[in-house]
Amino acid sequence: MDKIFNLIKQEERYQNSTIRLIPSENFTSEAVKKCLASDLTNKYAEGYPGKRYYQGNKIVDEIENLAIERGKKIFGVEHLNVQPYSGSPANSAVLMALLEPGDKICGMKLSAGGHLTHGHPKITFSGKYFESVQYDVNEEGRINYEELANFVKKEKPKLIFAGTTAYPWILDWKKFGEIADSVGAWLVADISHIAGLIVGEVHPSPVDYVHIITSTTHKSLRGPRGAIIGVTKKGIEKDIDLVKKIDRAVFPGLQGGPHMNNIAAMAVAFEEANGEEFRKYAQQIIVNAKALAESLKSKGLKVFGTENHLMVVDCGMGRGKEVAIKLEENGIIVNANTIPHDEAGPLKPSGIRLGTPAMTTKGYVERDFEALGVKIAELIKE
Ligand code: DSN
Repeated sequence: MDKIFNLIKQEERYQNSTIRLIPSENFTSEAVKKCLASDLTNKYAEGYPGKRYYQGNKIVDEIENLAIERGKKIFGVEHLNVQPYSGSPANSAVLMALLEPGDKICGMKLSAGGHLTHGHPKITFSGKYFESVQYDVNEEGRINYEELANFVKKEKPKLIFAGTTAYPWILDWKKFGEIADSVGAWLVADISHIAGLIVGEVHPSPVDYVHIITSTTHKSLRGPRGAIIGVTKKGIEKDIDLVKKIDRAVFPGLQGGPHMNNIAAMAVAFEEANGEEFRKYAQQIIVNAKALAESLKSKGLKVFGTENHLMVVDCGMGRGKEVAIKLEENGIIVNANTIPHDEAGPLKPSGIRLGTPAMTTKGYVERDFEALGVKIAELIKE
């Protein structure tokens, strides 16, 4: 047997015998994995259902239509594109659809908990081909919406990203909406981290306040790697051609053939996320995150958060990576992360980022996270 299968077995055992606290990771269902490893990976289907550039797509069309229908229902959007290969291509497609190179965009700084594709300067597509202005968080790690409103009025960006990767607080979509509307900017909610929380009704939905939603489908939503772009009613009211612009930017603008095995897996994950069982899962993610944060705080650690699935823990100046390695040696998998206003800088961050979606899937409850907090605190202090 190819050596690769042995390595996959090893990785499976490793994932299942360690404590996984990276907030963007999760464990998908067997049904999702079955789709990913199916013959759908053999098929080319450039185009959209009913308008393909290759023959033989009758069944594939049904699959994509089902994914769209189910996704529209759980996200509450008017239109859904399920073809983006992942979150970064989804955000790139939105920029391509709505802006010209050099236009001004606004997003949260990476060091504050934003994402590379939200205008991180110089080295990224979004920061290199667009003029990027970025907002920070306060000492507590929260967005100051009043300051953001003034910043946006001064800078007048054409597009604003409201989305995060290491932000432990609830996002105020209404305020974001008012801020974007004050300058007529496009507002894109990148809900990649919190999609499962929104669908599970433990975080407010942005759907009434933004023009576009982008999201990965793994993370808290627990589906396959992949992404969606949703267009809201407000988006269509702003531009009647928005749907066409988004779809064209994804294909043929940025991508070729969609990965139909992923799209089928998304359809399955959307159905799994639609209902009481998933709502209970989302509620448990939040309860568990609070239990972990309180446990760490009770041991004297400074914790940023939490109102959602994640938190950032201050490990002391520049100690994030060293602590992440020590935790890995003890079977706890996390990632080093900057803390708000990290004086040590992004290459030697002072914190670690912890999240509860994956271990909640594995059945962990509050007492497990309380005990885990005690263990992590001991390892941080050693
Ligand atoms: N890499 C993801 C995360 O870990 O948050 C964001 O894309």
